[in-house]
Amino acid sequence: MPIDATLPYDDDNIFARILRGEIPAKRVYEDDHALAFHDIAPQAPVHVLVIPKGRYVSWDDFSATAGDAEIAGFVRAVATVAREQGLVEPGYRLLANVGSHGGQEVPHLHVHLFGGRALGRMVA
Ligand code: D5M
Repeated sequence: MPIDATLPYDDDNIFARILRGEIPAKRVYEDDHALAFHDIAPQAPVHVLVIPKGRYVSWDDFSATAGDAEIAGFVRAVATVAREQGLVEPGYRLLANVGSHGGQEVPHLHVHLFGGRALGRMVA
């Protein structure tokens, strides 16, 4: 069920629980700013979710309220995961769903990283 991305942060959302280690995830990367793990329902041979460690509902919330170091750290972490997954050549796709029209279901910012096959041209 898509969420309202303007709602306050819910500390019991599933990705907050993964961050706290309360539920398992297939983790592939972690640093001070970010955690990355395999999506539970992969849409491509590589489908990893990268999340910031801070409490941000959405990309909108993150861009408006996170500090510059946090934003830079998260962006670099996403790129590092892509590199470590061997996706830079021949390439990959990043996606962040925001709010109900964006189809966002989990109310903790996450960037989808897709790769491992030709993904085609995305039209929306
Ligand atoms: O995408 C939310 C994504 O989160 C969706 O692709 C499934 C994934 N998901 C949901 N629960 C889990 C757990 N427990 N582990 C890994 N992946 C999970 P959205 O952009 O919000 O539509």
